[in-house]
Amino acid sequence: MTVSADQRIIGCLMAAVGLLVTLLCTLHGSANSVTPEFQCDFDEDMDPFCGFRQSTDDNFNWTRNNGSTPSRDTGPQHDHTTGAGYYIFIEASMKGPGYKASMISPSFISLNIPRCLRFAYHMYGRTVGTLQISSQNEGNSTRSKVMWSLTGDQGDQWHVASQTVPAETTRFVIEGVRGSGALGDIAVDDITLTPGYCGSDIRDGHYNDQLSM
Ligand SMILES: [Ca+2]
Ligand SMILES: [Ca+2]
Repeated sequence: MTVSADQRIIGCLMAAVGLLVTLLCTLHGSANSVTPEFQCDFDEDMDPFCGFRQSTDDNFNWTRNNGSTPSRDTGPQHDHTTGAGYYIFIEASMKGPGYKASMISPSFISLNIPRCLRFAYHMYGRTVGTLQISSQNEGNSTRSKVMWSLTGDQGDQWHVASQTVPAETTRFVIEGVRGSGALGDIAVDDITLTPGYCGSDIRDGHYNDQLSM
């Protein structure tokens, strides 16, 4: 049996369409499940801070903890990842108002596209201060811009925030500022950084359009 030229062309076209469909499906699939280039749940004893380091240009340090914080009526009862793991927090007791603790992320290669930073935060207590995240470009060391900031009691629960990080960012800083009193523990857990814009910058279900760089 001979195959006509028409049949051969149709066969080729169908193969090409099949290939295109496979390619599109692959691209679509990977776009929906981009692997984070960085993730930290603070649960690994071998690498408890995932390369974050404590700033010395502040007043105190972030603490890694599991279970509840030492003080009542402030701080989480458990971590965000599994409920049995670790998180980091600032302990507000025995500190002065406005005292700061900063954690500096590992350095990242500057991409030509933004990244999406996601993290869980817990800000519970009558005198909770401020949690803020800044971006830095180490090629321009004076440049540190606040990308995200939240002040005050957010209730006794974990919230998830996401924030698009400008392309030129090479590292970010998590800063906790102690409020007016001892009921001001602030905790952070489950940090991920993924190439590309955040689908929507959501904070507590509200769109967050603080990106200003
Ligand atoms: Ca955790
Ligand atoms: Ca410090």
